[in-house]
Amino acid sequence: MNKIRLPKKFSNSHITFFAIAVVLFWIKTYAAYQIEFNLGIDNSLQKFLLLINPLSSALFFFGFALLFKKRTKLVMIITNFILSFLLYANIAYYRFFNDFITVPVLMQTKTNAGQLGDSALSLMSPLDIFYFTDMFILIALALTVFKKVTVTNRKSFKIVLLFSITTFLFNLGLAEKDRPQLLSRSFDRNYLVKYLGAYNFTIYDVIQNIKSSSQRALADSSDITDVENYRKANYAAPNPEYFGKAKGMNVIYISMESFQSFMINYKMPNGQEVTPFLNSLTHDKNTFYFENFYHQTGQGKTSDAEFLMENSLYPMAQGAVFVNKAQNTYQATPSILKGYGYNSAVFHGNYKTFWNRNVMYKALGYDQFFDAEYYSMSEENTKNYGMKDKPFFKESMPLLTNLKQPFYTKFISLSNHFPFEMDPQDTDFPAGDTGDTVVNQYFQSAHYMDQAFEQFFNDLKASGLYDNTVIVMYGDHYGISENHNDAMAKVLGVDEITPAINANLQRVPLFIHVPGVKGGIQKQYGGEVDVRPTLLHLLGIDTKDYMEFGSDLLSKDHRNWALFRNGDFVSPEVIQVKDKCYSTATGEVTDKANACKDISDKVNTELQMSDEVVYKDLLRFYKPQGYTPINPNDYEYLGPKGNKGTKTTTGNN
Ligand code: GP9
Ligand code: MN
Repeated sequence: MNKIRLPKKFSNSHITFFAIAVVLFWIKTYAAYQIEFNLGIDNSLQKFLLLINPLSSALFFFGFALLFKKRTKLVMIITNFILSFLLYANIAYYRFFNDFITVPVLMQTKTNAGQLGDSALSLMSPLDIFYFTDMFILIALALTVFKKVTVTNRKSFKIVLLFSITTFLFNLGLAEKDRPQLLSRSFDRNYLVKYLGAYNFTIYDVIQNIKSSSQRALADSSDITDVENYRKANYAAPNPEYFGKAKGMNVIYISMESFQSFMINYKMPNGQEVTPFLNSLTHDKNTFYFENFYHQTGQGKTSDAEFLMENSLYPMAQGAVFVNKAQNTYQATPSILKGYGYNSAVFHGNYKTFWNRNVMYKALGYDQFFDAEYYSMSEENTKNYGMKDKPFFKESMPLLTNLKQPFYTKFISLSNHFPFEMDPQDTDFPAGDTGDTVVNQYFQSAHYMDQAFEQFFNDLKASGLYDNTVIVMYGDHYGISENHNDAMAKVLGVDEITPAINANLQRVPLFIHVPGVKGGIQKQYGGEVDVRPTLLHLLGIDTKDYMEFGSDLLSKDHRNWALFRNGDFVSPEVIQVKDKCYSTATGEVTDKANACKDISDKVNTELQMSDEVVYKDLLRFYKPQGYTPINPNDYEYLGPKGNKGTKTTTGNN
């Protein structure tokens, strides 16, 4: 390094050091955009914006270092480290979640700390050091060629700052031209990063979060009126054929980890079915199988699915509602059923703090929470986040049969979780042959999960519970992200995964087993938000007074579409992805833009209404008829040694 010599007039200036820092950082960030993120660039303006957006950030942040008279180079290196770290954190996060880090996500990381284990490591590679090379180059230059440089010039700072602000405004102006209301209508983080860059996105996100906490403080009881009117206008009345058909029965929910519908009836090249048990349920006489059912989760993944299913509200656009809004008032299914004499419990082979569950379940009104502490978490029984599904369901049986009936329970499975790796002794099922390890392993872990469900069903039958229990099984969210599209094209036997195919890959299975009721394959479109009214109506509880956004899947008035948290949607006729309208039948862009516009308006209003409720905590101002509010402080989950369940009884029989 000592051998590098710059002509004196260059090396003698902080501006040269600054310019090197900016250029290296610009190149690196642009390379990261190209290599790591799939931002959906579809015109040359967007290409241009992607190219210039790291520049405005680099000028701005490094420009601040010029304010420092003495340790200018050091400040620039520290700035580089902070920004590089932010970029790399986003890269690792994106590899798994296909999304960017937000402030609430950082708060989740604190909640979930130490438990990310295998998943986090599998997202990193030694080559990632590339994302810090500019910092090392700057350190080397600072210690050699620029060692003696001490002069700084305040004037240069002002010019640079002015230049960076101009670049940013130019950037924003062009972005707004291509995408009006970019900052106000930000359902999709990809858009913000694509137009304004990863660093500006973070600043935007911080401001958004400050805004969100003040929203609650500023809301008052009059804010609920609009939502109430919207809700009344969109209520789908129960179908008399099914209303109350499961009255008084027990309820078991099963969250099927990362399980997507394309696996149903899928056969390996040797003819073996991946999920023979679930396949058999699709034509079980007492089971409804919804084949056009979609997940609607955001960054909160499993916990978002839980939130949707039990509150019939949408999760947050950013972050997990379980983590960020656990202090809100809710009127969730366990608390409603308490008024009908039900006892409620969750079973999950992971520790209770994950996704802030131990706090949120109190707000939902769960009497008991059987978490990892109740299971034998031996080396042999656990993988990745916790209990493997087979020992999990086995060990849950005595806990379940001991519950007072009628019960309302939820089982959250875990084995079929990214990166879908199995211990060799747990599988003899063939891996896929797609050239993509994650996708290949998905078949094996899904097969294992299917066997675990069969074992659980057999145990339920043997215990006598099966004939008096409604069983709702749902895939919580996708397991295979868009990063694996090449392999998925092979799995589905198509040339490429088009936007319409990708939207349909968000299908997750929904099964509802109702003893004594004739089921069958259901074609209507719906999503996780629709399950609560469907279930409550089966139990004979009319939902018209509840502030919820779902529509009973079995109602004759059921609306026939499902929205995604980013504002896209699917319906039998049209699919909308990123403002483009596709025909559901052909998957091609369609000229039926009016059909899209019609549903799109409804989708936007619905998300906006639900966000009002969640962000402003509006349920604190609303009491459904006949509902007795619960107090989260009445609940405590003390673990197997001290758990007495609910501290006091708040039921209203
Ligand atoms: C962890 C489990 C998995 O307890 O719910 O979480 P996910 O990563 O799928 O949200
Ligand atoms: Mn999950």
